[in-house]
Amino acid sequence: MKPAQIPTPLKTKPLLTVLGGETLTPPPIWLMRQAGRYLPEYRATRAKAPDFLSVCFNPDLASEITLQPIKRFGFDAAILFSDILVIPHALGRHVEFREGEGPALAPLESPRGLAALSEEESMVPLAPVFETIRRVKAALPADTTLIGFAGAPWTVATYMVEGGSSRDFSRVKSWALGDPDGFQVLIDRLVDATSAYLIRQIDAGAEVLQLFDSWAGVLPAPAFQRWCVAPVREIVLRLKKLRPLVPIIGFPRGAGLGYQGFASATGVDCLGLDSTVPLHWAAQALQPQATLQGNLDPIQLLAGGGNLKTEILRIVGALGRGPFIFNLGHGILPKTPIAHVEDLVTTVRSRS
Ligand code: 1CP
Repeated sequence: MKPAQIPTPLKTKPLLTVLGGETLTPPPIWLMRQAGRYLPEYRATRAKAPDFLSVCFNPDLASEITLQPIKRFGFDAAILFSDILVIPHALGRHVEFREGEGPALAPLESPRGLAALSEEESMVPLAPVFETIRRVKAALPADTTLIGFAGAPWTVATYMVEGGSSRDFSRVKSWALGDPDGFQVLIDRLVDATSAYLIRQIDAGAEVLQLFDSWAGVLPAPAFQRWCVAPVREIVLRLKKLRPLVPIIGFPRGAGLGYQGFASATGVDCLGLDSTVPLHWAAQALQPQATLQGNLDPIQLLAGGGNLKTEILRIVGALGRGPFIFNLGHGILPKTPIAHVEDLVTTVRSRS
């Protein structure tokens, strides 16, 4: 755990330093989905609420959960505890999380299914999230950065149209590829709501934002440009115009060669790499344009063994000579042993 800190200027936060383009040895570290079911203290707090969305909208519980991995591991960043699906909820769609089954939404079939809500009206249900951010910000150690987030429009649309998780994305892809003008209405709505939501997260205290495009990898290249790159570019444009100093991390998971040019096309400051991205290519082709974040395979962290240390050192060796944030290539898995996370943090930090 980190020692208590005296307040320091913002620039001395390691995460903000590397997002500003500098190189740090050792690199800062945090993990996607770091607050969650692999932690016994999360399961205990989670049990105090009737369902998952009530946790997201309860600032007492959500701020406690956000801080849990910071207290246990001393990560360089806390990520707001919430979910990408609070946006469909705010837009008036039915969203629930069934125990052991994942999210269930009322499937959206056309833009006519979207309620006529003003921007202000759609932000009302999200007020508790902003309160969580204010509380976490006040409680964090001085060198720990607070990350806010949202789903990118394409990924949020997949859940809205499919009605939950999907195997083949056939409904949402049929809509996007078969009726692009109709689908654009949904994406534009998500761009508006997401931009408004993220501005409010910044004003409540979020210092960095991450846009999760978890299903960016299921589209043909031209559709990836239209439904992943263009909406993220529009959100980044709006945020940079209004709050230019807040760094943005893009995470177009599974984009493959689509990672090339993504930072310059969208304006994100940092690229979150999934675990399939080859490191030497990333160092040469991507790191000159953006800070990189990633990309240990979450199953390697779960599995542990001698290969865990080898893989950590391979990643730090390849990317640590430029601006870099150590992370996983996707969210931490619920069965991950806590000892493996402790070993990971020790290994990354002892390499200097
Ligand atoms: O009961 C429970 O505890 C539910 C499990 C859970 C948790 C802990 C869900 C349901 N969401 C979350 C929190 C969450 N989700 C965070 C919290 C902050 C942190 O990182 O610690 C974040 C950033 C998310 C983001 C999220 N939600 C994404 C993007 C990242 C990713 O993993 O790809 C996605 C796709 C979701 C949807 C979602 N919410 C929950 C589940 C189980 C899912 C995924 C369903 C699927 O696989 O399709």
